[in-house]
Amino acid sequence: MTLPRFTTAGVIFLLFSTSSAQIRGDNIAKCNMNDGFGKYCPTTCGVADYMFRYLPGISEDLTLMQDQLETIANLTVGADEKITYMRDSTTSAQKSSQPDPYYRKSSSMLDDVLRFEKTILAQEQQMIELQNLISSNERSMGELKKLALQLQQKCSEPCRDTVEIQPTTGTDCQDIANKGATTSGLYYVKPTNAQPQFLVYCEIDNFGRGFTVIQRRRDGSVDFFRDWTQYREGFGYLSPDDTTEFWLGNEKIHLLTTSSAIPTVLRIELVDWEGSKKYADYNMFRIGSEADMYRLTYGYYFGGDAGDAFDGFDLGDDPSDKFHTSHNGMQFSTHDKDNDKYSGNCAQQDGSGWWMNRCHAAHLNGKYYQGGRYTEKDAGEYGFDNGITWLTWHSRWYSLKETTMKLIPVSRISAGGGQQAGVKQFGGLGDA
Ligand SMILES: [Ca+2]
Repeated sequence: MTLPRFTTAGVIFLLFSTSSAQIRGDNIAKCNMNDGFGKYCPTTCGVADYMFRYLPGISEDLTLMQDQLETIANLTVGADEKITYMRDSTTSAQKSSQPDPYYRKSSSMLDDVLRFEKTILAQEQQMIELQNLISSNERSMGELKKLALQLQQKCSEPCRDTVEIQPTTGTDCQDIANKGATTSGLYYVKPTNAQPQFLVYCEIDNFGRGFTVIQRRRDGSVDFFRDWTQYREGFGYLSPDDTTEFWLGNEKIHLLTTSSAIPTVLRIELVDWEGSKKYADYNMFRIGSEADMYRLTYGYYFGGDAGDAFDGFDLGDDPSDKFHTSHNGMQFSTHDKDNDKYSGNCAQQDGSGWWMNRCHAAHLNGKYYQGGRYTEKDAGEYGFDNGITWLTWHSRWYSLKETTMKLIPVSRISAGGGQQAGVKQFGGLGDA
């Protein structure tokens, strides 16, 4: 009986190949995108998703095995009946007749019966083995089902159960700080024209200033080469302790910067690989709607020690470089939506989404280079300086280590006073 053995091997092979073919289960589509930003939900959903895709395959294989076992069992029953019949007829033949020829015939029949019985025994042994395999598979199935159920339950709970989210809510982080919140962390905000609320990381300092963080780079763990939709919705991970990288999302940044009558300041904080920190502030910072391709506008450079890279930079080749690398008034571009002023595609060649001109003097969504220094060769097929750059501080081919982009109403920016109590010792306007 090779058939069942072969089939068993086939089933085992099927199980194996099913699992290895679907090793990745990430699917954040089922998570609420607004909450799904939490660091745990996508993973949990992903695993649950994977389990659910995996289970039907196993069930099918098991059904197949059971069908085959039934077939074997039927064959065995038939054989049993045949043996009984042969044994009976042999016995009666022995009893009823003595002549030699008949007896010899009976003997040879008995031999046949013995061989037949041996075959049946072997078949039964195989059946027992198969049944054991089935029971052990069923046990694993049961465990998997239990685990899948647990994961499903966990996933259907709001993500706030696994990430610590502060209870205070407001129109932005300053509003939350005004309501008495003193801890930096994750909060829900709802700008006046926003529907529904969404999660943000609020940096609240000792002066009661609440910064709404819209971008964070710190270790290169998140890939910033994303398409239009991902930049619109946001990507990366929000964490309650500021340990992760993310882009909050153009739509949310648009809502945050256009909801209030009080002008918004964009504060940019930069850290290089030598540990130096610098900042730049832009007042009346606004991001337009998607219809206007999330256009960046600001009133004026409000100060800082990093220099005004948003105003462009003269690279030395041509004075017009400054004009062509400035950012005020630029629409947002991604590799799949080219809104730049260049005949080529800046976002494609520089591997990011950004308010590209032709192309940039400031580029905080650029490629992450460990150690900072890189060459034209590192920059890939296009060979452009695609790192995290702020050219009024560090020249080309130097990629910064950390960046933060955060918003605060202009009325609160200088409330900090001296340097001593800033959360991260960053300078502010009031620090000068
Ligand atoms: Ca172009």
